[in-house]
Formats: sequence, C-alpha cells, structure tokens
Amino acid sequence: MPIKLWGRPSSARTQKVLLALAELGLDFEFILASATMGPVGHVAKGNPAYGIVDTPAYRAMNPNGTVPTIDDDGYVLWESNAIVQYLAMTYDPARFFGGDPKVFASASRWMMWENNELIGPMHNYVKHTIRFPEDQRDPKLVEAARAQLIAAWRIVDDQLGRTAHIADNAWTMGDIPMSIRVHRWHLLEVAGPPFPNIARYYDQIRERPGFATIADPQMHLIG
Ligand SMILES: N[C@@H](CCC(=O)N[C@@H](CS)C(=O)NCC(=O)O)C(=O)O
Repeated sequence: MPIKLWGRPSSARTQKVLLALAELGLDFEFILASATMGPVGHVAKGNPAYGIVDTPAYRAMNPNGTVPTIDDDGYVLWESNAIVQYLAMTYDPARFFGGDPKVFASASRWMMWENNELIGPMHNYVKHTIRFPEDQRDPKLVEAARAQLIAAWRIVDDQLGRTAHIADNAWTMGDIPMSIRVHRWHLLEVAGPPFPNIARYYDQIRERPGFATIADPQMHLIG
C-alpha cells in the first residue's frame, strides 16, 4: 500500500516530506488537506473550505490540525522533521545519513536549526512582504527579519565553506529543509551580501532529480 501524505503543496513542511519521498523514489498518495493559504487567499477556521485538517477524523490522527501527516501501512506520524527521519531510517539510511549515527546527529542538528533559526524570520519576511494585505505590512518587521536571516545565512555559508553539503560532504537528510529555505531565499531576491558557498550549494541542489518536486516558484511565493 502506498504511503499516504496529507499536506498542502505550498507548505514548506509538506515540501520536506515531498522531497524525502522523491529522493527515495517511493510511490505515495497525496491528499490535499489544508486550504488556509494559496491562490484562494486566507480561509478562516470554521469555513468548510478550510480543509480536512479541521475535521475530527484528521484531528484524531494529528491533534494539531496541521500538515503534514503520513500513514505508512497503519503507522501514523506528524511533525515534518520526524517524518523525514522515519522515512530515512526505514527506507534508506545509507543515502539519508550514510548509515552513521554521527552523520545522523549532524543532519538532525541542521534540521532542528532550520526549525529554530530560519523558519521564524523567514515567515515574518514573507508575511510582511507578500502574504499580508499591504495595509497590514510592517516595514520594521521586514527589516528585523532580513537582518536575522542574513546573520543565519552567514552561519550556513561558513559551514558550506567547510563541507560540500550542510551536514557532511555527502548529501544527507539535513539538506532537505536547507534546500527549501535556500530556494525560497533566492526566489525572494532579498537584498544582502553575497554568500558564495550558498550560491554554489544552490546550483548543486537544483541538479538533484528530487528538486523538481519543489522547484515551482508558485509553491513558495503564494502560500
Ligand atoms: N512543527 C510542525 C508544524 C506544522 C505546521 O505548522 N504546518 C503548517 C503548514 S507549514 C500548517 O499546517 N498550517 C495550517 C494549515 O496549513 O492549515 C511540522 O514541522 O510539521
């Protein structure tokens, strides 16, 4: 039975799972579970168009009412980074972390770091430049987010000066969240200093066959 994935294509967390499945070449069934954002605009909770994330059946699987969630032959899991790690350990430990606990921990560290350091300022930047109606955008928050992102990207650029990929010379699961963030950063065309190692990395990750899954700018700029 193929893995079931409940998600929203414009959600970066859903994209992590899409990238992992593409790297594994696994068949899966995609269920569009959320319509809170996208070409139709923001839909409030309680509106039937909100999506199945708000139904009792979905909340029985994922009490947060968020995406993504997977069901792999009866094993239900939510929390995007945990899903990627489960897929890695179950289906291809060698490809996803060289089958090595130290590489696993290094990759896992970058997955957590992305969650802790990049998502917040990137969401603020996108909300206050693209997602919110113009009268709700705050230029001070945009500038604060830009400064935080530049400081964070400097850490990434330094690391990519030491290793070809984020957690190791080889590609690992740690490159999944990083690929999505680096792609978004380039699509947003934020003013800032050059990051030569990130530019080299961006060329590299776009060459991977799985990247086509998340390449479409509409998946990043409308959500
Ligand atoms: N920490 C969770 C966060 C899940 C989350 O907040 N997902 C967002 C999309 S990226 C969501 O479901 N938002 C509400 C919605 O789209 O209906 C994870 O990484 O899976």
